[in-house]
Amino acid sequence: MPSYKLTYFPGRGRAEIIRFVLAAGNVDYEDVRIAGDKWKEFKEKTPEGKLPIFESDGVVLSQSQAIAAYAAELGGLRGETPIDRAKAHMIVEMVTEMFEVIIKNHFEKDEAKKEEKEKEIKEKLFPAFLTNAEKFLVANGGEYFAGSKLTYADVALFNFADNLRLAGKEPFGNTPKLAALIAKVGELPGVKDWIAKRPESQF
Ligand SMILES: N[C@@H](CCC(=O)N[C@@H](CS)C(=O)NCC(=O)O)C(=O)O
Repeated sequence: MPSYKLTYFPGRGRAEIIRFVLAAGNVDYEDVRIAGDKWKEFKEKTPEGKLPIFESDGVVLSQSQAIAAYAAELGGLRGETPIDRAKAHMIVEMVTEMFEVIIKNHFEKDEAKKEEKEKEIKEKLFPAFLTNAEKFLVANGGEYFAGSKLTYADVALFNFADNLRLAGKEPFGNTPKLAALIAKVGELPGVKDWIAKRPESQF
């Protein structure tokens, strides 16, 4: 039986997509969280001095999106054909890009810059993301982003929506296909179970 261990800080952050992909694919793993002072010492032991890392039978991987893709392979969610896998990767990159713009601005210290970017996100970047994501979903038949089965692209959208929901935002009212997909992923037993048992955290 292979052994898997995911290590991150005590939060959702860049690890939650991996946790959701493993949950959706019913893959067992150890969920390790490094808190406070322990990080300084542990940092030395990581490939890039950053988290998350994922250990697969002793092999250590870093970079959250690469780990999410590997987690998807483990759970049968990577996509069935080369073009499905390419489409899934494309959507994951698209979601991650949007997510990172929002997170970066959340931590912006310059109030004027923050306000300006907030406006750009609200009026331009996020509406474009929604339109494009809905368009990709419709172009693939409207059920899933890649092929005719769930992939980690669908889970990536769900993770993004989950973070928005926890921040009090539910912006998928005008994109019915995205809204239906998010609801469908949220009904997966592994995903429901993870949401019910995961530790609470601000981020
Ligand atoms: N591109 C990397 C970024 C990893 C990253 O920046 N991790 C942050 C936490 S979200 C970290 O480890 N920060 C602690 C540090 O740099 O000491 C990924 O997606 O995994």
